[in-house]
Amino acid sequence: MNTELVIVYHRQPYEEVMENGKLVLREPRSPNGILPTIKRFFSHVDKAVWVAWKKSPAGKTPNFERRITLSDSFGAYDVVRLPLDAGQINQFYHVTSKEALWPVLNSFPWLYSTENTHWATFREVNRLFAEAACEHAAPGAVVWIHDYNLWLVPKFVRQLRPDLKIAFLHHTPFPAADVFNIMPWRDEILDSLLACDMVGFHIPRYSQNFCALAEGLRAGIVRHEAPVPEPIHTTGMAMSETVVTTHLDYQGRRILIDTWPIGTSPDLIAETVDSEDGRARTANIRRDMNAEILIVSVSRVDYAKGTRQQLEAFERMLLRRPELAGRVKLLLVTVSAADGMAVYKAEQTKIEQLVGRINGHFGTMSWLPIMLSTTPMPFEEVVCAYRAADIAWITPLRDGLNLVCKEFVAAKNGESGVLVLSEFAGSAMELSDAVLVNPFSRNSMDEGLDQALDMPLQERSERMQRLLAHVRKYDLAYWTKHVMSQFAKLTADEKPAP
Ligand code: GDG
Repeated sequence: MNTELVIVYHRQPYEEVMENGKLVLREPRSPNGILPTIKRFFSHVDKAVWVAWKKSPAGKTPNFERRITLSDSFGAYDVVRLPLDAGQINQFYHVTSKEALWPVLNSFPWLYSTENTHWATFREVNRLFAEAACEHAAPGAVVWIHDYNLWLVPKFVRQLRPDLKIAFLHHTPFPAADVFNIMPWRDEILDSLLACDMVGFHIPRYSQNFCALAEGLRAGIVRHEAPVPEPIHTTGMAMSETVVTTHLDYQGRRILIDTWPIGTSPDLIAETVDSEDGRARTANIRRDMNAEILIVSVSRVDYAKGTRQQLEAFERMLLRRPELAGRVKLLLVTVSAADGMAVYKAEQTKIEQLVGRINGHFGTMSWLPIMLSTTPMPFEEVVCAYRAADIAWITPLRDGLNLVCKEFVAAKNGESGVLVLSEFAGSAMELSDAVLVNPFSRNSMDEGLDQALDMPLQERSERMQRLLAHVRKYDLAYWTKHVMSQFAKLTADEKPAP
């Protein structure tokens, strides 16, 4: 793209580590997750600027440079560090984003609470992000804002710099209007999203929810729709849609609605698991897990990821199928959230209690049914754990997309294995060869697990071949190309008339 890209994402695109008493900025060790996914775009533009927050003592001049230039394997780029104090971080992110917005986005309105919310701080921090982006953006640059905790940035950018093209990507679900509208700030959030040139979502259901919400709250919106494109499923599933909105016309402006799921990096994953080191790691995991049937589940500690419901289903399975005692093991990797989020701390405690109960009740001196890890593992270990597993069990109650399921398919790289996937993960709209389950239904969870355990070898490998073909075709490079083509539409001189 013959222009500049300004990425606004709350986290810094590198790790800060102390080496010999000196602070060193290091490329994230793990090549998966949101940061490396977004950083791929650096190699597609003339110049890239990344805006993120950095902790700074309250009331003091920050002891770091605001703008630095870095170069790593993704290319050269500038990072603008927005100083936020501990109170701002807590109020903007840990409390308002995670305790008020997150439950709404994921359709858990009963967990939504405004008692604790600091909307004024949230707005102020969003304004600061917008100012930082505008201050450092070249004329006509594309400003690409990521995720709901920066929902108010577009409106401020539009006011400050009408010359910029504003794109926004939701990594999360977008709820139906009757859930979204419980928020007293619904109009402010909607107006900000309507200030964008492009609003992005992973799957058609989220795009349709957003557009229906906009139509309901604002007169004069004209919606243009088209059939849902291949390879997204259009009927018969919990989140199926047959049509999707391509753009909205509103107040003389055109807003592109972009709907496309992120892919993973199958080549990198296959290379890692099939290397000499990868094969040895996989064999070690298999040996250490010491089970005939290995089930793997990988996620973050978050009630939306459905880990408790999964543990309850695993417990029912052990009761229902006593012949599996001593033969099956669940490797549960659920990484703890950052400190300061009460809601996640409580969730982790409940998970640990359930694991303790199940291991205590069913375990013997030579076999524990669950191996739990709440600390992050190296990337190589994660993908080799996928390769070692017979079943990947990914059953979030809600998930914008879910990349773990795609990584599992890539790590298997054609070897047989079963993916059990929640219908409420965005990825389910692409991966219909998984065993799809409804995590809100005990019967569905039980039947799905039984189906996976009992699936004949031929069916396993046929399903896996089809899943792999999809994950390979619609990989991260495909998504990157797709987004770049959408940006090109925004920056084209001749835009279609509204
Ligand atoms: C958000 C949305 C959407 C996990 N444990 C370890 C580890 N991981 C890696 C996985 C995967 C990533 O973290 C998790 O990605 P997900 O997509 O599953 O979930 P979120 O983090 O919740 O991401 C989600 C995504 O944004 C993209 O838009 O799909 O719906 O919630 O890559 O492999 N990586 C390492 N050690 C671990 O212990 N190295």
